[in-house]
Amino acid sequence: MKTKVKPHKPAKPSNNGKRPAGFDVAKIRKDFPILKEKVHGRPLVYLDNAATTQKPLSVIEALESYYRTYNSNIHRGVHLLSVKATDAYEAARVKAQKFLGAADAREIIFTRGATEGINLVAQTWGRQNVKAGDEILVTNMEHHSNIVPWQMLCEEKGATLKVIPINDAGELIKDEFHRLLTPRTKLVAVAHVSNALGTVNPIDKIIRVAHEMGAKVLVDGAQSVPHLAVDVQALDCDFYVFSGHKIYGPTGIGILYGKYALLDSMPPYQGGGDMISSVTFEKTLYKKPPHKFEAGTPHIAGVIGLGAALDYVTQTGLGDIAAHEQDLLVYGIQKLKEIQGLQLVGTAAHKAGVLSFTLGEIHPHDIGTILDRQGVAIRAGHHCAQPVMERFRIPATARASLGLYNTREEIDALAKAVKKVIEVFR
Ligand code: C6P
Repeated sequence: MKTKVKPHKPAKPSNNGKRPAGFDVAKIRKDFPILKEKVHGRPLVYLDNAATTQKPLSVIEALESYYRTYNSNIHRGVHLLSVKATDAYEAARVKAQKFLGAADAREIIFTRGATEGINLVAQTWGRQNVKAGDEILVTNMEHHSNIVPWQMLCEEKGATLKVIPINDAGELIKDEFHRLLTPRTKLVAVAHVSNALGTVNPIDKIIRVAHEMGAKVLVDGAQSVPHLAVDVQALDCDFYVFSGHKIYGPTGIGILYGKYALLDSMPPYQGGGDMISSVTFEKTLYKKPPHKFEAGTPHIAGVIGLGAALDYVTQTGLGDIAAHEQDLLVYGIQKLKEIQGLQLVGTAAHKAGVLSFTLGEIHPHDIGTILDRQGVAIRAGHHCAQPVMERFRIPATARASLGLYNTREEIDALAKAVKKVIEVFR
């Protein structure tokens, strides 16, 4: 594969290397009860935030309060508890709208997570709009969730899946994107931030160029929303998806944002209760979005918990979170680079808090296991991004990923634990 290789420049913190002044990480850590836990008798160093994040007390309490005091189904009951649950559920939709900068709360659909959001678009908008001979463009760094649903659709429709290649730093090759984008391209589906490499993709430019060619754009924001501020109107993306559990919220809940006109034109995803305005055996009429896409009793507690998580992140401030994590990233790159034999995978100039690495012949699962014995939780494997691993001709990486509660001391613990791995295999 022909690639353009740029020399690696470490990611620059957005605040010129200064730690954010008002950001008190010690205070933040007190909000997360799990961080006081010990594993194997050692203090927990949790560096697996790209897999899932820990939950602040405000989220745990929001879940508990719902189940303890107003557990009820929504949109159905006339009794007080149901009204309270419905109000909290719909208030969370407005929180998500504001969080993403969407024009209208009706553009926010609750899903099970990023995966379901992408499948929803593939099975509704995709089935309606993609025909034989059309093309869907993804990138070489996509998570399987942003590959397989499009592969399935292409197979069904006789369309073609095309892949934008990446260079040795893990950045999209711009010229290749321009070459691959044609009037046949119906959709560009791209990660905002890569889970395996940390690369932040220039989605603003991708969206603009794709629109000029007449293609729609879906952005997989699973790894971006916890780390950088997103404004879907400024971006002008057609669809944006993310998962609650990666942004300090519960599992099993996520968001699909879609432009209202698009959502309104799409057929429903699943049929059932709450998505209809009337049903007879002859004909069913559907509700308008977002309810058209929320069949059955939803994950009410999850939605309420996600609302609390978005409040938490908003109150903490995404600008400060990004600056804190960039400081840790630069520090982490420096610390890991000092370790002989360690190879960083993903060295893009614009990167979020992901430190993927290999240690020569030592298998990443062994690295992960030895780190775990020292209290350091990371992920080892292909990170559900096998094509990225293939691109770098490796089976797997060890991946430390940052969250807002991590500290420089934890990076030091990571580096110390990695050195221990090398000693064990010496
Ligand atoms: N990545 C990781 O360890 P779900 O499973 O639906 O919450 O998220 C899927 C998903 C989609 N896109 C990206 C970029 C992702 O990183 C993920 C989840 C986790 O990297 C679990 S595999």
